Amino acid sequence: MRLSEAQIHQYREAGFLVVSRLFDTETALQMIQHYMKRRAEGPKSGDSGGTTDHPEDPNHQYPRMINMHNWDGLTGEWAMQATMLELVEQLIDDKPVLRQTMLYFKPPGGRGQALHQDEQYITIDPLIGVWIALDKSDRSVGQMVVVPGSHKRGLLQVEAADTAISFTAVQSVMPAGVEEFYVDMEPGDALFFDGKTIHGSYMNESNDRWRRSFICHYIGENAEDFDPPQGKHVSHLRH
Ligand SMILES: O=C(O)CCC(=O)C(=O)O
Repeated sequence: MRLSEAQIHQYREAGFLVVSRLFDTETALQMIQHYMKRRAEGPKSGDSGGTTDHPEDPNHQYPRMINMHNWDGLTGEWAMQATMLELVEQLIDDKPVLRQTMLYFKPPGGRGQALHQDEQYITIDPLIGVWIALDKSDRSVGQMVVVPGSHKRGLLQVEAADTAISFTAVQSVMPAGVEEFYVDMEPGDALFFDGKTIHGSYMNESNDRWRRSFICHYIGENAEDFDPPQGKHVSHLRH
């Protein structure tokens, strides 16, 4: 699939791009059924239910899974799907290498993830995230939030997040004059975002709707590791 010049321009300028129906609705449903079964098997290496100061958070019962491609064949197939790789390659101008996969269940009432830059976690550039909605994702379920243009601000300082609403404890210090953009998505839609684009989500406020998402991160074949400056990596807040 070829992206138009306008789509590539949007990604470069805003730091994100939505591609509708990258996966069809049937595949999104198949992913939900597959990952609910895998979740029900019990704990997996790297599970993250979030900070323990809010034991009532249902994310603890359905922790986010990570790097499922290391133990689940279907994850590898979905993450290495040809169209996905073609799109990533056009956006990062390099051959994509899969770096990470995640499945965020975010049940009704689940906390979100405070706004951050992925390069505050994974110190490799370029880095790109692909966030695929498996359920309808809108304001009431705590859809994805991005900050347009924030990828041009470089790596930002980190600070403590409000763990009453975020299952992670660290967030980016928000630069002055920026605005949050709320991304409405349908099952199978994909949000591509730069490793320095500030993004995250708020709580799932609904009583009965899940906000499941399949998330892949890629680096370029020629990507380089970097040392984050003091105060700009999530680990810097933990000691
Ligand atoms: O799904 C979310 O709410 C946040 C996900 C995220 O931060 C990420 O994929 O890097």
